[in-house]
Amino acid sequence: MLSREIVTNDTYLTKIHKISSLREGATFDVAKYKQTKQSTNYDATRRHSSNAVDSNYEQNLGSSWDYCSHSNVGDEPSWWAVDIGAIYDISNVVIFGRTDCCAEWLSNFVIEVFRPCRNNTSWFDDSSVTLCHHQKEKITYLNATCPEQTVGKYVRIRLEDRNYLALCEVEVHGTFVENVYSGM
Ligand SMILES: [Ca+2]
Repeated sequence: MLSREIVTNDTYLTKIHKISSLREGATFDVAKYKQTKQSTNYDATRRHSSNAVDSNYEQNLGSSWDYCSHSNVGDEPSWWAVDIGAIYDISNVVIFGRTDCCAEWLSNFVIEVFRPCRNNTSWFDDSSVTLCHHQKEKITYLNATCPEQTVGKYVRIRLEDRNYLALCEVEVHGTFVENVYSGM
């Protein structure tokens, strides 16, 4: 009886240790429901940039539902971006693209992280930029690991070719660093 209790307690302690270890190194998706933008809107009433952080992971953009962002082909290469609300040290960015067609559109793109130099109103000007990842091959799912010290407030996914950009869900994983400078 005694030995059984000891085994049970050891197992319990092992579980606690594992949970603590996970928490120490854990990062969280800090993009969910945050403010987003995209270079152009494909549709005036649907497929807005916010669909890529709406917590719905449906990747069939051709369905009757409205769970993916979709840009048009503009004068500049298409991009999508999220303001994660504070300065975070970003570990990885996870992208779920559309699976019903057109995977070739989601290729040759960069994931960039912008850290504002001051309390700017523009997301990308007056910011230092760090390249998290360059993706050459087409993907429908990507978990991109950023280099160490990828720190910032805005995360942008930008095609290098002029094409449509459709994103069904984007996660940005990171740990909080600081709030943005709010002085004049
Ligand atoms: Ca979505």
